[in-house]
Amino acid sequence: MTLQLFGHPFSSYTWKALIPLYANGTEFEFREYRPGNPDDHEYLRRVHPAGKFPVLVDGDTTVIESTAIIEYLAIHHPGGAPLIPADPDEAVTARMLDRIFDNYVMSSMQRVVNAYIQNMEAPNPAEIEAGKRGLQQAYRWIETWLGSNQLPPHVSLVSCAAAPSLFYADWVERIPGDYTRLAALRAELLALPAVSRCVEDARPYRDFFPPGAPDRD
Ligand SMILES: N[C@@H](CCC(=O)N[C@@H](CS)C(=O)NCC(=O)O)C(=O)O
Repeated sequence: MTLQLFGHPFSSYTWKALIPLYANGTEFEFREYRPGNPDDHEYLRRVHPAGKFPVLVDGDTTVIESTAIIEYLAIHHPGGAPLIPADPDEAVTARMLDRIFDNYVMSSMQRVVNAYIQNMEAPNPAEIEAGKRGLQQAYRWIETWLGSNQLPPHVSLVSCAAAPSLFYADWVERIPGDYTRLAALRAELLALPAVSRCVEDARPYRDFFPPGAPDRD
């Protein structure tokens, strides 16, 4: 039975689940979330405690949470992309970085986006400030970490978490010019075929980015 991924092409966490599928050429069917559709809303409320996507369905198995989806794909639908490093210590590092990108890059970016979703005309300046400060702190930590450590080879769990979070975070708070390692990582990730496919498929939705999308990738 064909795998199904439920998500939306503009959603950062959907990219995180699409990247490993594309990188491994895994056959799957994309089920696109329709905002405001009561059936989709009811489905998500049923399968996820917070009604969030992506959701992966493989026969009788439903997997939620993007990191768990990648772990599941690495076990049940492996391919050429080394999603989880074989070496246990390298796997710990990959999982640590996955948490850094989700909890401090993606979440800080989403904090700014959510301030606009809550009030497009007058977003809460304290929320915007807190989100941007979170991004600056995360950028500094990653830039320093990259100075004395090596990332697992692409396409890994880290690539899957880093690509969408850095893509959208840079729109909200630009990576400072002197953070050359972090800027190079973002460019390197966007050049991966699996990631550039996500960027292209999301391009038609850019006008919907709540704080306003800049005129660049
Ligand atoms: N921790 C979740 C986060 C998923 C998430 O935040 N998804 C967003 C889309 S990028 C979502 O479902 N938003 C709709 C909502 O919150 O109602 C994961 O890793 O899958």
